[in-house]
Amino acid sequence: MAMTGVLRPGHVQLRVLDLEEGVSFYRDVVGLKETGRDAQGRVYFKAWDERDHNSLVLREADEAGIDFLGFKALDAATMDQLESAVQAFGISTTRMPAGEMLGTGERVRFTIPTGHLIELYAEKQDVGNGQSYVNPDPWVPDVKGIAPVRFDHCLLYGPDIEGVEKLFTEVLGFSVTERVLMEDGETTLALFMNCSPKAHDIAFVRHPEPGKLHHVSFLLESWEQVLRAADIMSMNRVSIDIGPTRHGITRGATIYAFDCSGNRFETFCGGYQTYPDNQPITWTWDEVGAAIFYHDRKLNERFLSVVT
Ligand code: M3P
Ligand code: FE
Repeated sequence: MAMTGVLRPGHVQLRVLDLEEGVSFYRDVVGLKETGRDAQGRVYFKAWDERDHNSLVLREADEAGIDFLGFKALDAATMDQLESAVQAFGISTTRMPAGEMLGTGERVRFTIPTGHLIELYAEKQDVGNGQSYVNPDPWVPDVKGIAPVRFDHCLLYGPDIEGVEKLFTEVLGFSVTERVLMEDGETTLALFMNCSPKAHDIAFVRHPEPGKLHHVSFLLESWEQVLRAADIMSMNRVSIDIGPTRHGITRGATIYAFDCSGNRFETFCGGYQTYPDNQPITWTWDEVGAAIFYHDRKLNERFLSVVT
């Protein structure tokens, strides 16, 4: 495989208002596997088909939201090169020692122009997906709840969209896959970028307040699984924001809902695959409704304004 550089969004640390309530929610309703707890009291999870030790970390705090999003780099040399490039771009970096997060090697962290804390790391302990690397079965029987296959992407809200576009495309090796324009026909309202063949690995929406989280997204394998996720949400009285429906952007079939602390999360399937020679897609302001919710063709005010 020809993938180099940044491989994927690998971990996200979220703040929850009540840790044990958050643990029950992500374990029993979302259906992630708990993989450990650390001396700081943080709780670690992975989706069943991920092999790395963790992809979601919960920390108890007085306010919901995102602490940081980490991207896995190909190897330590790649991480070092990317760190130098981020510094040359004019952003200072710091290092977190190996082991500061369970099962995770050294991390490089820096604040991006939208105010979010982003990390790069190269090492995370392979704990497997519950199947052997030799003659595996296709899935594991002991899953609970919605049981997504992986953590897929985040949508972040913050002010300097031009700055993050420059940083991610010129320094971190991402490509723009889709863009939504504002009423003036020029300014970017929303930006979707990938570092892989996925339709997006990270997305940003312009917003006056820095460092905000719109949603953390988890991948399901079929539309039937998306419908089943909505059933599980209703059974558990989870607050659904919208869906099941489809995005025009990326073509994913989706549900947005809120966790017990008000952090929005998405469970979705589909979206197209990309190659590096794909041209980006542009959505104009007059079609922004269909871009975001293809069936309703209109925006729901809560979807654009509620962030943590
Ligand atoms: C997604 C997705 C917005 C569109 C969001 C799209 C907020 O979350 O996964 O494709 O404009
Ligand atoms: Fe999404």
